Amino acid sequence: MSVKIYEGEDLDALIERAKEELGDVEILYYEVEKIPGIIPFLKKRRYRLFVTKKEKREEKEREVEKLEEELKEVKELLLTLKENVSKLPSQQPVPIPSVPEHLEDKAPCSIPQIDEFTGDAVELINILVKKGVEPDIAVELVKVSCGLDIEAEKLDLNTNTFKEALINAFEEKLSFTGELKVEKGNQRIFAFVGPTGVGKTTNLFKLASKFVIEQELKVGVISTDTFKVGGTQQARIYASILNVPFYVATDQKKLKEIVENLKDLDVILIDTVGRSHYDYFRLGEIKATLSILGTSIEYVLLISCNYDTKEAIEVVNRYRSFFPVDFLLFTKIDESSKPGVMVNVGVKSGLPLSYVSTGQRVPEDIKLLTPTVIADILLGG
Ligand SMILES: Nc1nc2c(ncn2[C@@H]2O[C@H](COP(=O)(O)OP(=O)(O)O)[C@@H](O)[C@H]2O)c(=O)[nH]1
Ligand SMILES: [Mg+2]
Repeated sequence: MSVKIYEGEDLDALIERAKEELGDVEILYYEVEKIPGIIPFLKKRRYRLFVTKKEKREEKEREVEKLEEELKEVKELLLTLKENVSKLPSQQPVPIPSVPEHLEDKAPCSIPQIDEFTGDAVELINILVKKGVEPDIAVELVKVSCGLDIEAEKLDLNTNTFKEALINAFEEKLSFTGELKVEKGNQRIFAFVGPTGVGKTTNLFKLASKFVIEQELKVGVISTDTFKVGGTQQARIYASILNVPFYVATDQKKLKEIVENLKDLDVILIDTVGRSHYDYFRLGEIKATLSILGTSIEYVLLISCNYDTKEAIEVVNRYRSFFPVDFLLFTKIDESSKPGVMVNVGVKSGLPLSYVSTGQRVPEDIKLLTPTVIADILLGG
């Protein structure tokens, strides 16, 4: 089941919007928050509506039939391809892909160090810069896969494709956690930290679902609602939908107690709750609560791809001054035209990259970050 959340001040309008976007929907739950206005007794209401798309049986059957037909076509195509490939002479050169039309830019390049490059290397640097990679980082990345073009006496790519060049560069310049693996009986505890609204709660449950489904692990979720603002409702509903045990810790003592009682679980995911601008002031409070668990916690810092690099680095530095951050998880790549921020932050912070969240749907909108995935994101439309 996939859950989508709508937020706004008019509940009926939210329901209408959900119906328009998803068709027949089932309302799972909604929560109301009263926002104080200028006139004290005239509080505004803000709603958060949780819906899921109702899938009809016939629709599902039609989908299965369509998929079967497509599968048949693909199989036939593969057979023909196999036959054709066997007829080809060996050692066919791999063509260099042309740059997508909309990325072609004849404007002179304003990157200072670019004079030492020629041909495809220049082209690739331009693509990276357009996708938000900082110019000096783009130059360093492209250099990884360059050799000297004797005629031009400049550096050019020595790979067949842009993608290959980027994969080499990311393997050398970035570090990755890979799929988070947990051995049964060897408990790991992850705490999700980051600014309000970045996607901590939703992405925590995406990972919870991955642990349960892909690794068949016993997972529990704890929310540290130290501000007692009732911010745990959303987490509670996800936990019940995904059938994961859920606990709320309001202070250090309670947190320790809960964790001790959960020794049998393979994974504990800790969600931290905050409220807008108070976040930074209250980070110390979250730190104090989590510190009771000592070094057994791994800290995941969430960064939105909507941030520009300067903002993102500020967030990383701020959070690192409170928590020993172990790795990064990026969110909202679907809302960003500058995915290069992931590369900039990865290179500048030296922190390993884990996953990227690709949309609002829980649990499916999450992707493991690898050199190939980042190369695809940067080279894609
Ligand atoms: N478009 C988009 N929305 C996201 C993504 N990740 C989370 N969100 C939405 O961002 C909002 C805040 O997410 P939430 O998990 O509550 O953030 P938290 O305050 O950090 O816990 C919710 O409406 C989520 O559905 C993403 O990758 N893309
Ligand atoms: Mg939250």
